[in-house]
Amino acid sequence: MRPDLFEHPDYYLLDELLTDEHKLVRDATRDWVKRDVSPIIEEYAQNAEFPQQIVKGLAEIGAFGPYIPSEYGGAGLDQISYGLMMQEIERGDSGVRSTCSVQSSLVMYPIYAYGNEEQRMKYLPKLASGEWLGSFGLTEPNFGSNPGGMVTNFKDMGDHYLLNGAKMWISNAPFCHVAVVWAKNEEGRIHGLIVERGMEGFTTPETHNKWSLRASATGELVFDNVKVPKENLLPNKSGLGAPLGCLDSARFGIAWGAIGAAMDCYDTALRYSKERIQFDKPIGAFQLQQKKLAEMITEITKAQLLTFRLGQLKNEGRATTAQISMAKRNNVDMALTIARDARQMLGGMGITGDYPIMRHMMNLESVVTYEGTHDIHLLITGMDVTGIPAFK
Ligand code: TGC
Ligand code: FAD
Repeated sequence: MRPDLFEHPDYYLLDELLTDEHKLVRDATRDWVKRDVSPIIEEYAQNAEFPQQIVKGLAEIGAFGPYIPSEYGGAGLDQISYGLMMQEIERGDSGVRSTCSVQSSLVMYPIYAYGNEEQRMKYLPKLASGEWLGSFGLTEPNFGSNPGGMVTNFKDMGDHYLLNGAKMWISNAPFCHVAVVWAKNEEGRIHGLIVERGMEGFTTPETHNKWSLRASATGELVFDNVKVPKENLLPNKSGLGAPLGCLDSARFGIAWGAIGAAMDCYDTALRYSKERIQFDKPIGAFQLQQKKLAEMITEITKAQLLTFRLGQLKNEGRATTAQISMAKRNNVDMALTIARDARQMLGGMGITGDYPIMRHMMNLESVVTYEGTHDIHLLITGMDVTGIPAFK
């Protein structure tokens, strides 16, 4: 890939609303991405390989548990800092952001929010330092958008639980040290269990042949009579609302992350439009190309404003599931549209790995599906404004 010359667009001077800490976190993350991600990511994506060597750096910049209190190893930052970090990391690659979203919001968050003090002390510092990586098992082969139907289950055997079932499409599964797994007890109530690699009957086969998120490892979590110690059950919340509560946090990060991918596509296309000469002019001089760029910067700016306000609400504990859902849906769709337009602006060069656009575009095809599909988020908004759920 070419040198990373990224400059971020700030059309409405949003930087003026950020604190010094926000800017410090964002700029440090950007510098790290330019140094440690941009030069290698294309090769890892082409080879469908997760770049293990960046785990230490992610931990050092605080990307594992940015908003988890420092007493548990987290960075103790606010939600806007968390969002800016996800924006910068996804500017590098959605798969790398995915690893951080899972680790922070889907593994550390439930242990922090629903776990007891022993569980927090046992797992969170190791996850924050990157010594351990985690995965989150909600989706099953027959229950994706409708996780409430899950069939993975556990039985109380007196001194332990016996876990059976399978989860599918699980980010980080192939190499995770721990998995937060959602399963039904004998009464059909959903609980979270912490399953550790090495427990007999627990396997994590990798999912191959992905055209998307190729630098992120995806796999299954398979439980064949796994004996889970009783102390590994998350005691402080049960029911479908428990895993959905984690999704609120991860979806918030994705809403910011998608802006990063969009900004990278826009920045690349803008630069290219000034350099590429056709009919004796830079292509940026043609109205059709200017229309694309003008629409891109308009949509990026709207997404930045939406997300900044959402961050303020989240800091105040007032962001609703529906507000987060709207931002995830809007921003990922916006990023995907921009990636497709930017790809066209680069002509044939747009399909090569010399530029990041095609990789972003293919990654975003997963992002628009995971953490609730585009359609499901539309229905969440529909339910919020009408009061009528249209899922079933
Ligand atoms: P529904 O009856 O609406 O709700 C069941 C209970 O949950 C409560 N609830 C929430 N609680 C906390 N936070 C939320 N966001 C919540 N949403 C709902 C709700 O109040 C209710 O509580 P109670 O006490 O009344 O029981 O549930 P439903 O079965 O009708 O489903 C609703 C629907 C479709 C919106 C939900 O199932 C959904 O969001 N489906 C999408 C599934 C999804 O997003 N899966 C993501 C899997 S993880 C993933 O993709 C990781 S990718 C990671 C990466 O690499 O970045
Ligand atoms: P389905 O639910 O089968 O949906 C198929 C289509 O039907 C979609 O277009 C959907 O919008 C539509 N549809 C479904 N229900 C309705 C309805 N009621 N009304 C209208 N349309 C509907 N899951 C995890 O638990 N942990 C992870 O770490 C994780 N990582 C992932 C990584 C990747 C790369 C991918 C691709 C997925 C990951 N997922 C993970 C799973 C992801 O959350 C699911 O793919 C997603 O929730 C959709 O489920 P599904 O694929 O089964 O699609």
